[in-house]
Amino acid sequence: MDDLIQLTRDSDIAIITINNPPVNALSPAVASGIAQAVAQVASDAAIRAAVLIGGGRNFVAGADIKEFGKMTSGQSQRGAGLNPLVLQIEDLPKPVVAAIHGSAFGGGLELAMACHYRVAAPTAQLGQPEVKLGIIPGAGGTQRLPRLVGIFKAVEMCAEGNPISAREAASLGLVDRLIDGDLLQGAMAFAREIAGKPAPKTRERNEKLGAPEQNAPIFAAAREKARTKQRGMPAPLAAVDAVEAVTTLPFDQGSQLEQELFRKCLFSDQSKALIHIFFSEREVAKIPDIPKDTRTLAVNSVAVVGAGTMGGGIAMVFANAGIPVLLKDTDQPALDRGLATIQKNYLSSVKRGRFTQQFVEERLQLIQPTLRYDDFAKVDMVVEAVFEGMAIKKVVFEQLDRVCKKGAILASNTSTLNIDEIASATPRPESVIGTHFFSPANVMRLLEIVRGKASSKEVIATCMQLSKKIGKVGVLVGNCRGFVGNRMFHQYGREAVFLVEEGSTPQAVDQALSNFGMALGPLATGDLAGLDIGWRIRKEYRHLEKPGVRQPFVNDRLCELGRYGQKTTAGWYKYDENRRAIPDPEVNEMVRKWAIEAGVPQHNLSPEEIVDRCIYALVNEGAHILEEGIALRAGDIDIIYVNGYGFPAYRGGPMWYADTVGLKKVHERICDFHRQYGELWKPAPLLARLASEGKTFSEFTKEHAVMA
Ligand code: T1G
Repeated sequence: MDDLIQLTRDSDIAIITINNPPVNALSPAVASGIAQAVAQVASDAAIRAAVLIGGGRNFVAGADIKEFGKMTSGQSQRGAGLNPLVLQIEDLPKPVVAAIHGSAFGGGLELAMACHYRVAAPTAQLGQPEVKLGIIPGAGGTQRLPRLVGIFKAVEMCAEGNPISAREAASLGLVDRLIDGDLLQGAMAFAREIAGKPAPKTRERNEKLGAPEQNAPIFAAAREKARTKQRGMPAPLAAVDAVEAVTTLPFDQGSQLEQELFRKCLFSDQSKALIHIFFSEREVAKIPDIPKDTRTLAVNSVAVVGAGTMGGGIAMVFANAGIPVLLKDTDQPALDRGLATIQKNYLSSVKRGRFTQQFVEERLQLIQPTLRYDDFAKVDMVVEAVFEGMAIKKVVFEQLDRVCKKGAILASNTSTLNIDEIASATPRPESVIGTHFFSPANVMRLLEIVRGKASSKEVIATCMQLSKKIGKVGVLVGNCRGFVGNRMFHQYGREAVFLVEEGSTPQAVDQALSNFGMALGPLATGDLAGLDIGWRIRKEYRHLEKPGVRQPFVNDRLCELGRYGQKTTAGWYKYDENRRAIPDPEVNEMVRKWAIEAGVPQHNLSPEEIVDRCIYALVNEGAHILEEGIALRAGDIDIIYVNGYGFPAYRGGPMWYADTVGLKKVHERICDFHRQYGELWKPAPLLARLASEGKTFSEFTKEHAVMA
């Protein structure tokens, strides 16, 4: 037995401990180690029962996802995977008890379900999250889970991939006993109680499978839900098919079907993209020049300047993480409006069952309003979220420097402005950083952390660590106009308006991007955010526009008519009382007239061209950003777009998508656009180089992960 698996004994009870930190992933070596231990248990007559437990903070987080890449690239053969081990445990004539703490996910839960009994710490989580990786359970999960929790719950867990608590698992019969206190002792006591008794095989339990007429509506509803909530993803539908097989096929054939569906999903582009997102989301936390042991600052109290939409949402984020927040605005009415919005948002969270009333009351206690900067004297961090103008932000930072203690972090929620210039309003630029939240801040997972040229490593390390604590995915980006997300989105939005000027309609552009998988089309997104915001920024930067370079203009014309989008019930679309978008023929007529008057050539635009122009505008700007070191990795850009801009995760983000299409093809298409539409489509040098070298953005990242 090697370090990965330990086999110990306590008189007639064997304990098999899995030690593969950090999460006990089931690599081939771990699986064969467990198999050897089980074989020893089988052959040792003195042993009457066994306990299978995980070392460290988890039971087992599933199969080793790193192995999948090797399989789909043919580097390693999967063969039957974990199934021989699962059957070996299930067929052991001596009962095996799985002792679960932390996570029992994917192959980890499948292993536990092959055991004859399961006990768990009340804080444990159990789940089949495989669909989030674009696959389905592949070690019998779709065939054993329904036998333990029933069809309805099994379909939900396998098709949606969300974990359940140990308490819920116990109420469903998936867990046989909850163990408070020492889990191993509790599991061994349980093993002693069942030692010598027959070892019930999960695959032979049919009492919870229900009748066909009961199950048919469950499968139909699950398929409908998968088609709407997981639009464009085949894995959730495959998971429903696999669970359904439990009601129509004997176990072996059901397992066979599961295998086929699993392999089909595993070798799909979607799965590769989602696995890229899984690892990229963990990679963003690693900053090459800021080692893991960099000192971090305590953040136990925060102040937020500005109680508007963003400020209020940011205050909720910190309160939800249990951090007391001072919320300041310029006058009482503004403060009252901000607090009222916060209360309204919390109320709807309770209505939707996201929070309990008690949780909300505790959170509201943590948010203290104030009109005085002087109250900030003791806070550890301030987030400024005032109007997006340089002058007012500098005034705020002068005030913060006057009142805040030494070492307090001074952060700005600016979405476009120069962090170094904001920092120049204080004598302590090393404490200044950008923390760009996305609206609604209490919902959106993304946090762009903007590194100023003087931001200290402690301040950066603290904000990266804090982002996880406040439930955000923190991505470190360099300081430039619009940072990463908005800088790319500006090009994407530009093309969307050009397409409307050249003959398409808002609904055709949005439909094409929505069919591509974007959560919302670019023009509807503009209406949601407010067209006046972009209009104000364009006016602020008009002086930077290159003469002779085409600029979109019909969006300005709409704003001149007061059509700011949802907030004025008219923008690119009209909006009814439920804020539902209604195509507006008047907009099409006005735009057509303005465009023809401006001499914009009109032509038919296919959905393919619409998608290519918008998505490749993202990719081309992303290539500039990567080459300038404003983003550390191509994967960081992908994480920003998947978590902040509704880019479909199953396409892996814009940079991964371009790699999937092939940079040579992407470059050729952009060269076409350059010839047709001019300067704005000049291919990024990095893209041109990688395309000529037959390389990918991922390969470039592996070779060059440094920040400007
Ligand atoms: N395989 C390989 N590496 C993994 C891993 C896994 N299953 N899970 C985590 N890691 C790495 C991760 O990349 C990171 O590495 C480190 O562990 C800590 O992770 C047959 C086919 C368990 C809730 O989808 O959800 O089983 O960055 O930062 O926040 O049917 O990890 O430090 O180098 O996320 O405490 C199904 C995936 C697999 C669960 C812990 N299982 N993992 O969260 O730590 S498919 C999953 C998680 C499968 C079977 C099928 C979370 C966690 P690094 P972390 P955490």
